[in-house]
Amino acid sequence: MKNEDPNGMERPSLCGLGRVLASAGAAEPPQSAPADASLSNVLFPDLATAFQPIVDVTQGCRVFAHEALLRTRAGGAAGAVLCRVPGNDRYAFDHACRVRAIETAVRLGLPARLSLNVLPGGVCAPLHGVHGALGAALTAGFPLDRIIFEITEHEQALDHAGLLPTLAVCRAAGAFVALDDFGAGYAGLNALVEIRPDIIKLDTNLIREIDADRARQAVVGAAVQACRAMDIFPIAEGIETAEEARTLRAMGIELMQGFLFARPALERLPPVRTDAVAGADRE
Ligand SMILES: [Ca+2]
Repeated sequence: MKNEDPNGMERPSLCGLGRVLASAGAAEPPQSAPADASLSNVLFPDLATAFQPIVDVTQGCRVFAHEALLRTRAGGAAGAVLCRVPGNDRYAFDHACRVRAIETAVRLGLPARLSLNVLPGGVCAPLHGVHGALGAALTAGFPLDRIIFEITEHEQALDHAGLLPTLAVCRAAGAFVALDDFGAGYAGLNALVEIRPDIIKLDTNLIREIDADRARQAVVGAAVQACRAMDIFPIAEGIETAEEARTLRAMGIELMQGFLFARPALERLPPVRTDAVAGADRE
């Protein structure tokens, strides 16, 4: 990606955050809710933060961002542990995971952006939503203009209009908004036009074997065109083969994520296979 700043937006400095929040109508600067001790003590011994790079194939697979992923200590999916979280604690737990990811990123000296997943219903939560994550980043000393929030709709119908003021504060603080799992289930065109994200992440199911699937090429091609028209940066995720990557590059996609480049690594930044896609620096 040639432009360091998705959307080319001017971002205020960190010291301007208080002013931004005040002008956006936020009464208090963002605060990070302390993670619920009992919750974290029970669950965190089983869980860890993994990081997976998102690379820019036009820049020799330079790391554009790392997505923070929740994993078990054994490296497996965290679903079995997550289902033990009581419903009332889901947003607090989700917040605690982001705080942990931010603190780990600072400890590791994460050099690029940090991409954080947010449960859709918790985006606007006063302490456990994105404001809380911005507060945690300020406390930890992680630059707000290197944070991306990945929001997906899942099965839940998002109140797009209700999200906008919160997302406006995020952007004014310098952070970026990504629409996650685009093209899967409910994460679709409505959210694209209402939320106007800085970034969309094209769902793995659209990417799988796209080199041999004209229907997937047609859908992804249309999404890329829409992104161009709206100054949105597309990221293709779930890339496993060089053929998939070359096809996506030929369609104009520069930012990619997947096992082809690097698998997620627990509590460390994995090396990137910079030779994964020969010739991918050209469209
Ligand atoms: Ca994600």
